Amino acid sequence: MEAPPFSSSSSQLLALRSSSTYSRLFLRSNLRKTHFNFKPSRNFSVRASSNGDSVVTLLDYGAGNVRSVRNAIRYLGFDIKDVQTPEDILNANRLIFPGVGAFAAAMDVLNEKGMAEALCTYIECDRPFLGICLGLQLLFESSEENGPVNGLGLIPGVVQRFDSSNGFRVPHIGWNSLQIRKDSEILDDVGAQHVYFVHSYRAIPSDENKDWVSSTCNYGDNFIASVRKGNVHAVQFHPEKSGDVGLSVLRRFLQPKSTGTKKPTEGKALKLAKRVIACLDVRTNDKGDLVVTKGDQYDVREHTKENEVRNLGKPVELAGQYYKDGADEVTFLNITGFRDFPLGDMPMLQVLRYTSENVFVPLTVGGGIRDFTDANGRHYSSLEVASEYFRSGADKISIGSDAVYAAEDYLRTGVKTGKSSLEQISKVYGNQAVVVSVDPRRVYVKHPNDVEFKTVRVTNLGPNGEEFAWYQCTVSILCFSFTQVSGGREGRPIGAYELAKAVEELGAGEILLNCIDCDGQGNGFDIALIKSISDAVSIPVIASSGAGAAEHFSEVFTKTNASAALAAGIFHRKEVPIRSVKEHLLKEGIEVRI
Ligand code: 1PR
Repeated sequence: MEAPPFSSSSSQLLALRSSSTYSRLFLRSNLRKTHFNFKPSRNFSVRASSNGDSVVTLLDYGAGNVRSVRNAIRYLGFDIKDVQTPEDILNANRLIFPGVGAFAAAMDVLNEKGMAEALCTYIECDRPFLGICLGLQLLFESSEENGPVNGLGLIPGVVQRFDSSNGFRVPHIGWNSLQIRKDSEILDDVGAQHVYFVHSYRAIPSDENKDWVSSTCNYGDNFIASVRKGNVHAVQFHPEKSGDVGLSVLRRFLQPKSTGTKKPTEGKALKLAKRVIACLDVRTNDKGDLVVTKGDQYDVREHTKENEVRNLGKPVELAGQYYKDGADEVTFLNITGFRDFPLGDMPMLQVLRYTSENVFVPLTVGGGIRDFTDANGRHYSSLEVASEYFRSGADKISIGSDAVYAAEDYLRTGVKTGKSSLEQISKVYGNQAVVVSVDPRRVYVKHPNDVEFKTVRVTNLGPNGEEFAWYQCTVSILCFSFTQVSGGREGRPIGAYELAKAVEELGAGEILLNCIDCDGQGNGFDIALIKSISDAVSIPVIASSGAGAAEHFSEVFTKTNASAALAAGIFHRKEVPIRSVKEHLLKEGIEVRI
C-alpha cells in the first residue's frame, strides 16, 4: 500500500533531523541487547525464488519515493509485502531495501523502529537481500553525511562525499558504467551498458571490504557500485530507474534460477554519459483536457481565431513512447501549476502515477511547488506539494518561480533561513532530488558595466548593435483582464548567473536552464548562456530551449559543460527521433547510453 497523502513521514524526518538524537553515534553493540521474537520458518540456505513464492518484502520507512521500486517489482510479476515490524524482516523470503533520504535520518528511523538489529540478523544469516542506493551505504560502518554517523557495520568502510574540487560535479547524476570485479549473478546482463546513479556520497573499495565488492564505478575515483556475499546483494545505482538493463538486475535477484545462462557482454559504456531528456510541458486546455503543449518563446496558444492551447498529444502516451525511444529521463512541467494548485490538479498526479508504472527511467516534475492556502483556508507547505509529487512517482521535483524568490531573499540578506521550498525539500529528500528550473530572458547591453548582473558576449548582436547581454530571471504570474485570468511572466531583479550560484548554495542538486528567447525556435541552444552557468556551478546543468537538429546536441556538449540536454518540440513533432540524436552523438565521440 502506498503511504496516504500527507502522512507525517516527511515532517517526522524533519523533526528527527533537528532533534538532539540526529547526530548521535549509533552503537551497534547496544542493538545486540534487543531481543526479537524471531521464528525462522525456513532453511536459510534456500535461494529466494526456489519455493515459487511471488511475494517480495519491501522495507520502506517512508522517507521518499519508493513507488518506482514498487512499480518495477510489480511489473516483473511479484507482489509486495510491506515491513511493518522487525519480525517482518526476519520472516521475509526475500527483502528489498530501497534506502532513500539522508543516512543519519534513515539510521534514526531504523533504530527507533527496532529494524536495524533485525536487518543485521537477516543479513548475517545470508538471507536473500537487495539494498538499493542508501540501502547499500547503510551496510557500511559509518557515513560522513551530516556525521559521522554509524551505520549497520556489516561491511568495513566509511561512506564519504564525492570530491568536487577535481571538477567532477556533485551529485553524481546520470548513466555510468560498471567495472565488474567478481561474479555477482544479478549483474550478469549488465555487461558494458550504463546504469543510472544519483547520489552525493559513496563508499571506496579497500583491502578490508574487497571480499564484498562485486563492481566499481569510476567518477573522479573508483567507488563501490555493488556488493555481494552469498545471497546478500546491494547496489549503489538504481535498477528501477535503469531501463531494461535495470529490470534485468531486479529479475535476476527475484528469480535467480530462472534467468538462464550468462549473456555475453554487450554495450560500450566507459564513463558517465551525456543525457538526452524529453520534456513535456503539460496543462489543461480550454476543454478541460490535460494535454502536452509546446510554446514559441513560452506562448503556447495557436495564432488562430480560436486561440486554442496547442495540443501535441497525451502526456502518459508520449512519456511511454519517449522511454521506448531511449530518452534518458522524462520531465513534466505543469506549466499552469502556479495558478491551478497542483494538489487540486489530480489529473497531473494521475499522469505521474500511470507513467511511473511503465517508464523505468527518472521522472522529474515541476510546476506550482510553493506554499499554498486553498479556498477553505487550509495551508499546504511546498514540502507537502513536493511529497505528493514524489509519492505519485516523481524522482525529482523542479522548482521555478519559488526558487527565484528564495535566491533574491538570500542574495539580499545573506541568510539561509531554511524556510524556502528549495531548502526544505532538499533537506528532507536530498539535493539530488531537487532541480531548479530557470526561465531567463536575454537583455542586451552595450557594456558589461551597464548592469550589476553577469553578462556574456553574444554571437548575434542586439537590436541596437549591443555586444553583451544579461539573462533576466522570470517568474510565473497571473494576468487579470475583464474576461479572463491568464498566465504571464514577470522579469525579476536577478540574473540567471546570480540565481544559479545562489540556488546551488541553498541546496539545488541540478539546474534546468531554459532560455525564453530560444524556446521553440529550433535554432540551437544558447551556448554563451549555458557555458557561463555550467562553468559557474559544480552541480549538473541541463541545457534547454532551442534544439532543432541532432547537431545542436553535439554543439552544446562540446562547447559547454552541460551534463544533459533537454528538448521538446523536435521530439513532439517527430522531426528528430531520440535515437537519431544518440546515434549522432556517438558518431561524434560523445558518450551516451544506447
Ligand atoms: O514557476 O515553479 O510554477 O514552474 C513552472 C514551470 O513551467 C517552469 O519550469 C517553467 O519553465 C515552465 N513554464 C512556465 N510557462 C511555460 C510556457 O511555456 N509558457 N514552460 C513553461 C517552459 C520550457 C522548456 C521547454 C524547452 C524546450 N518550457 O522546458 O520544454 O524550452 O523546448 P524546445 O526544445 O521546443 O525549444 P513554477
